[in-house]
Amino acid sequence: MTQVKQVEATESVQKIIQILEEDGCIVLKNAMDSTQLNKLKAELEPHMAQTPNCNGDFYGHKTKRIGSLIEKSSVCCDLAIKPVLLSVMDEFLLRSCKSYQLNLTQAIQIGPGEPQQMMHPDDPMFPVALETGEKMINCMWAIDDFTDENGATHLVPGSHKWEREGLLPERVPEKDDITKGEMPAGSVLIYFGSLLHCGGANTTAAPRTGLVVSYCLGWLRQSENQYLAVSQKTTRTLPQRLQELMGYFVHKPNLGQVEGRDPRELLLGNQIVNSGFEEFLPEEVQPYIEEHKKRLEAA
Ligand SMILES: O=C(O)CCC(=O)C(=O)O
Ligand SMILES: [Fe+2]
Repeated sequence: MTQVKQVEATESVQKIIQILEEDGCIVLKNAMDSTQLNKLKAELEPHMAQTPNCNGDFYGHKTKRIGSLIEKSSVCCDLAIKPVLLSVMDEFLLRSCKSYQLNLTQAIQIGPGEPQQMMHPDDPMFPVALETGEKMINCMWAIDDFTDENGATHLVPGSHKWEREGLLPERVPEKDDITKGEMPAGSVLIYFGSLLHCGGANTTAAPRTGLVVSYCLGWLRQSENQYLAVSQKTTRTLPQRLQELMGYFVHKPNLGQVEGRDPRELLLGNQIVNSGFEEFLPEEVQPYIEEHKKRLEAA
């Protein structure tokens, strides 16, 4: 059985990328410090306390999930733009888009007695085959220690390379293919959207809480609707990079504009209604434009 490889969060991006290429998953240890971890717990706790269990055969019946975490947690905001993770996303997601975005933020608390979730890849939410690479990548932050007993995410390293039949891997993993993403609290498990995985069974008396921040190609629909999940009041206070990741950007050419303008202009309070369209064109279009102009001149 291939174990999930673990490195320190300070490991070189090159090494992390190399492991991800091979296995489709990796654990970065000590990716947040104890101050962040304690604050994150305190931020999530009141929301968890008032949230009922999910009621779904996929989401679970003894599992709680909460979203809109950019609104609810300042630590989540910091984690979402952690440089090493964005470097990983640059490497894999920019193969298939001009800019990528947040796919979702979700805290998952697997309660005592929850059985193992169904094995699955996450990327069939985007029902299109793509030759160029990953459509989405997950970062699962361990808020508790993730152990074999409390429901550490199960993973099938290497399954991102398996042939697909339609949108799903053509074969079901054997027991030996499956490993557990055990990791100490404060670690982050990165796993590809195409990798087979699932929440583990929690056979302990205590819940297992993780925070998923996932990223997807910039021209796809986001799983979590950030424009409605996070108020404009909060969004205005966030760092520009995070606003962009939430979806306040234009994916070239011209995807996501408002009145022909970058949606961030709305956050900045600019008067953009009827104030003139701008065009957002990728560099590779420029030669065609030049050729067109030349033709017009010659005519
Ligand atoms: O909670 C986990 O460990 C994984 C959950 C998961 O894969 C999912 O809900 O899609
Ligand atoms: Fe999943």
